[in-house]
Amino acid sequence: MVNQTAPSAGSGTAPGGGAAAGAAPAAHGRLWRLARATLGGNWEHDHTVPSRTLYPHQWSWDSAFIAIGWAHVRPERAWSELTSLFRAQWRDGRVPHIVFNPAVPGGAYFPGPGFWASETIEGTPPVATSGLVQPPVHALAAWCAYRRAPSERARAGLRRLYPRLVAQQRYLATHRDVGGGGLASIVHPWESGLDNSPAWDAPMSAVPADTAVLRAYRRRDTVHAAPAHRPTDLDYARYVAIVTAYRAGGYRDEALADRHPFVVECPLFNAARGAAERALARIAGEIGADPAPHRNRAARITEAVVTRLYDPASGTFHPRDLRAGRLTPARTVLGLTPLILPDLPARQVEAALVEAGSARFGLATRMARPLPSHDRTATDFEPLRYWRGPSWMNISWLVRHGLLAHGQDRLAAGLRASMIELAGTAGCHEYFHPDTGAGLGSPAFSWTAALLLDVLAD
Ligand code: 2M8
Repeated sequence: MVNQTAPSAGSGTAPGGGAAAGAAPAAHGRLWRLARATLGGNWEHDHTVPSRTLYPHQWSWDSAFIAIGWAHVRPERAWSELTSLFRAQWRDGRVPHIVFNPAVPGGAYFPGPGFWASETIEGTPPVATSGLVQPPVHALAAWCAYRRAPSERARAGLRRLYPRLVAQQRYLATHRDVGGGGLASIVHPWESGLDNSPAWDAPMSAVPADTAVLRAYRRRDTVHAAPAHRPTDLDYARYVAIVTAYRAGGYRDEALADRHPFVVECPLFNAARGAAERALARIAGEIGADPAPHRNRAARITEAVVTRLYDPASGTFHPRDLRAGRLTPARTVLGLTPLILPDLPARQVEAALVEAGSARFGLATRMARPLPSHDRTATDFEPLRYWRGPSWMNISWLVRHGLLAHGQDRLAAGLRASMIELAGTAGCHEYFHPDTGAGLGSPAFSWTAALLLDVLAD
């Protein structure tokens, strides 16, 4: 049964009948309406923009999180969201991280369609896209959307998406297994979704770049958000250099290890692949396909994540820099994300819980502060700068999902309450100050709204 209305003030329950947590029930009703209105304001024909000002096109993993939210209030939009994204899938199976809306002026976002030049590449869709990907959280999102609002129409949506989701996974398992150990590599920090995370500082420092390159372009992000809250010009010079190298090779993935400046195995990206295979097994069962190959792949991915990315010395997961041949040293929130793998061995689950509960991340049944994106105790922790400290709703949602998968209901409840509290106080911001809870970035951000609906309803 789909709940299309706000939880009633004073009813004491959130949509779906669960006990209210965090803010008072009346506040939940207000938040529900705010989240629904935020999503509605960002809806654009067949997809939802992450933000009208900062990100006026369609983004890949945003659409996945957004679909989870739409399933609560307008389920048909959840399927439209995912369908429009996968319509832009390349023939090799990659799902581009940006699908450009031709109605939006070229200069509204940098780097725009002209920079990516996807139309010059064979096997690309008629619509302009980027050439990178993002974490494959889409199968998980499709499954969550279906579970939230099952119907014949939703099953038809699953059936339509299934071969495309399988092709997405196949692309990552084949073209992107640069290291040969069963993990997919990302070839740009943008592919991680955590663009300027300290996790990428070591591999990024080896990318030659000069900020003079930015004279040829105009950053648009700093027009809409405070420069001190965004990546630096040097970061952007390197972002441009890495795309330029990938584009020069026609976005092909052969021999990346020898010729590409950034090749890294990311814990979140690969944990998302494993969770996607789990979700695909469930989807396959629902539409009469064979779940067994998905379960096998999920098990192999989990094993590879543990073997290649877990560091017994630090007791957490780190990205592996293939060019340098070592794990990157920073302890970021990426280290907690393999919890979304339900078959993560007990030893690593225990280690991730210790890391999560430490002063670095502060996870608790009654959380004093929001979950940060980087180690609070690190000298390079920056509470205002994008993915270098602020709290993000999608990462909290994923970690909460992982806690529930491992029976950590009380910790999950603490995290849920902190998520509701953040949006309740600041609104549907893009990210939040990890100490004060102040809203940062875009003030009307879609995945914050979507995932808020999901946790309110839970
Ligand atoms: C941010 O990334 C884009 C580049 O893809 C940007 O900064 O312009 C990240 O937060 C990313 O995770 C997100 O998908 C995107 C749109 O919300 O914005």
